[in-house]
Amino acid sequence: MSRDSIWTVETAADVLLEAEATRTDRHPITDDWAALDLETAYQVQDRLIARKLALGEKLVGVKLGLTSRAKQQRMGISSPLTAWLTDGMVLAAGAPVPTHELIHPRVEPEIVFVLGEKLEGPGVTAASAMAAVRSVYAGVEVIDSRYTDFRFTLPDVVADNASSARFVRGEIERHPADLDLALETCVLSVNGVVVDTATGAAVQGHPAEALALAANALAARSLALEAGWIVLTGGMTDAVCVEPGQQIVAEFTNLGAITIAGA
Ligand code: OOG
Ligand code: MG
Repeated sequence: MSRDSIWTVETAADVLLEAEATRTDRHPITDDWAALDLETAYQVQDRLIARKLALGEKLVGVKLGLTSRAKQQRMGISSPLTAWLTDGMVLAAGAPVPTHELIHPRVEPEIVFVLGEKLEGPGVTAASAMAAVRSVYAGVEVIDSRYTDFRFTLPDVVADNASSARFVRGEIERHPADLDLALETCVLSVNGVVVDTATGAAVQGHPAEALALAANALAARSLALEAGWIVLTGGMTDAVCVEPGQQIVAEFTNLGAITIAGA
């Protein structure tokens, strides 16, 4: 497909699902469909998830992307985005990353919330967002862009459900009032060598700001965050490639450590 006129929300969702299913990376959709704007890209994202839900996956929450400077600089995109999480993306803590099921996976440490209450914008602040949080966890997201070399524009990555593939939630549950998340540190290491560190402040100044941003962004599309949902607040550091035989550890100050092995 190369002419603008044959592209629709439906065909864009199809090519991205096909790329995922066949583990074949492709060029950005905007190379062919230059008119793909952000609003339409979110429609593609919604359609793609609707297909997964129709096949039996369940919606379990929301992720934010590009909320830290490290991520924004690496991907060359300065605006945060949201995408969907399903139960098909859940990777048990300690389970290896199934690299044979993925194209070119990378992992990134994130702070994860589970909501105790529905959170609905507009007008959500960091404080009102935090009041809806039941628990805080360490997390690691496994991203796997369907685009070659993770090269994309903002509408491309939004349409691709923000490169989502798998995610791990740590096993230690903490109450938000017991932690200063701006100061919560993650030390990221690969095969025992520290490659990066960041604190929660890397994520929009505080991960609660990212949560508020998600609630307000969803409200603009008449959507809300539901009680019980998981929210990934966005990579704190640049992502690192995961290959078979590698061991990646994200060690947090109070939230525990998550070990990811490439299989
Ligand atoms: C886009 C997804 C970004 C994050 O946490 O920033 C993301 C990408 O980097 O491929 O998940
Ligand atoms: Mg992420």
